[in-house]
Amino acid sequence: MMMSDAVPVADVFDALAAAAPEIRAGFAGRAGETDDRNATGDRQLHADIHADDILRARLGGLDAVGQYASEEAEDVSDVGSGPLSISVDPLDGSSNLSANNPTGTIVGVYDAPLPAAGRDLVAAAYVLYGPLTTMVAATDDGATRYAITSDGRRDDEPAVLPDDPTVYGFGGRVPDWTAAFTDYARRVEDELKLRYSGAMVADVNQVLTYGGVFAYPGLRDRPTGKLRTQFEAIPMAYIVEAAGGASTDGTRSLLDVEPDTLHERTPIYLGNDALIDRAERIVS
Ligand code: AHM
Ligand code: MG
Repeated sequence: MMMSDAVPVADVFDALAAAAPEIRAGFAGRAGETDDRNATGDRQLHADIHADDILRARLGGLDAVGQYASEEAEDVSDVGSGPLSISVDPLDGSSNLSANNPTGTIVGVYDAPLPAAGRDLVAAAYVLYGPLTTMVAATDDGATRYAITSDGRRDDEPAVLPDDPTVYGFGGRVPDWTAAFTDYARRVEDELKLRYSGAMVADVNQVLTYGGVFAYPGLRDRPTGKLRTQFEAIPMAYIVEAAGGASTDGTRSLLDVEPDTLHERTPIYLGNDALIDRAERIVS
């Protein structure tokens, strides 16, 4: 039996799909900052807290879940005695709300205590709050895209990375990039079309739709880059690999990275095999 059949990950996907319209309905009036900062020092928005509260209640409350960890909280919470651990970036790219640009939610489901490696994942999913609310959910059996309607109905289709890449999106400021990454970027720019939203979920969703590569590289003064290993890199790598793509931190699949701490960061590259191979050759 596959791992995804042995553990009740469908309950997690159902709870996330139920949470999504509620999170989205809470955006209005919550784009402003609170007085608080999260564990990695980002100023928290009211919308970050609202999304975390909803997800903590809905996902942390499932019988199958024993641990819940959020990008918005310092420590792992023990929430029950179930076998699954959940990592959540409640509102990825939440600063986009001020400009009415997309944001997302990222969820990892592990059969091991947190912090946990990508190889401990049994499922992962993201929700994209764009013009439509969509969810891409992955298990070891593959990835599925769902359109989530306000009445909770879900239409599904397989999520498969197209063979021919079309788009790219790279984070950070060009002067902060390393010489090696700049070399990689120049080659990719010659071949593909720039699409960058400032929300990784939206940018990776475009890569899954059109083919291509998303990267947030290590920077000159911050070699691990910006994005968080547990909450962002590992779950998104699992989804892209389940959809037929590849991932790397520059030298190895992000699924082989074993975080020592909950809030550490990593360079991240996600997309078509050939573009990830090229990144490993040029930036490692
Ligand atoms: P957040 O989870 O704190 O909102 O930050 C993560 C976001 C990613 O969604 C996105 O890829 C990145 O930050 C954008 O950063 P930058 O503005 O430096 O390109
Ligand atoms: Mg994020």
